[in-house]
Amino acid sequence: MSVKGHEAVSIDFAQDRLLFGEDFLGTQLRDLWSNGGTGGVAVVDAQTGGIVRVTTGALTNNSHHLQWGENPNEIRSLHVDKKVTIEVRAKLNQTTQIAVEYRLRFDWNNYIFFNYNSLGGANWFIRCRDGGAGAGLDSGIAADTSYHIFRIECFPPDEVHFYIDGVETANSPITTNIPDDAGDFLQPALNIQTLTNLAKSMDIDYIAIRQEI
Ligand SMILES: [Ca+2]
Repeated sequence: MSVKGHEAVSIDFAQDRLLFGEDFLGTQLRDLWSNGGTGGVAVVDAQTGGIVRVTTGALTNNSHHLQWGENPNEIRSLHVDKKVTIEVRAKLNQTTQIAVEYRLRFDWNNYIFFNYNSLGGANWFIRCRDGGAGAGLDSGIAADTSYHIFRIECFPPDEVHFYIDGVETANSPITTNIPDDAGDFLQPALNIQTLTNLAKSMDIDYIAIRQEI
């Protein structure tokens, strides 16, 4: 993985940890990734650090996702019973009529995420959901169109911390409704949805993941 000055991954490497890093270099996604929905994904070459742009279709509620594996369940390899950290450096290209998620997901009832939905106010929200229970909480940080580093750290057995640009958000840590059932293996998944008849997009610079073993 290429690491340049402006995008240094703050996850350190050490023994007894699995480390995954994706910088989106080149002109296409690596095989590990899949994308789908109503829009498209473009990996932008000849740009410092490599960027993937995820774009929705141009009809209301069109969405597009980027995830490990071909389907929502294919690569679920992370579990909160050992420390899991995920970091995403990303930029929204619009903040109006848009919904975005940066998620560790088992399924739609069991996940951990940052999300921003322009219908729900100006701010990013944080959330842990287990067995369908667990509400979104206000991060206190407004969405904008600059790059930011979104970081989730899961400390077993029952704390999940959320950071934006290295600063812990409001309402962090979350200590309830953590998806910690024995079978709740989690998959990184990013999604963007347009809430109007216009295409919306986000740019992802890198995704870094650490799982202690
Ligand atoms: Ca990159």
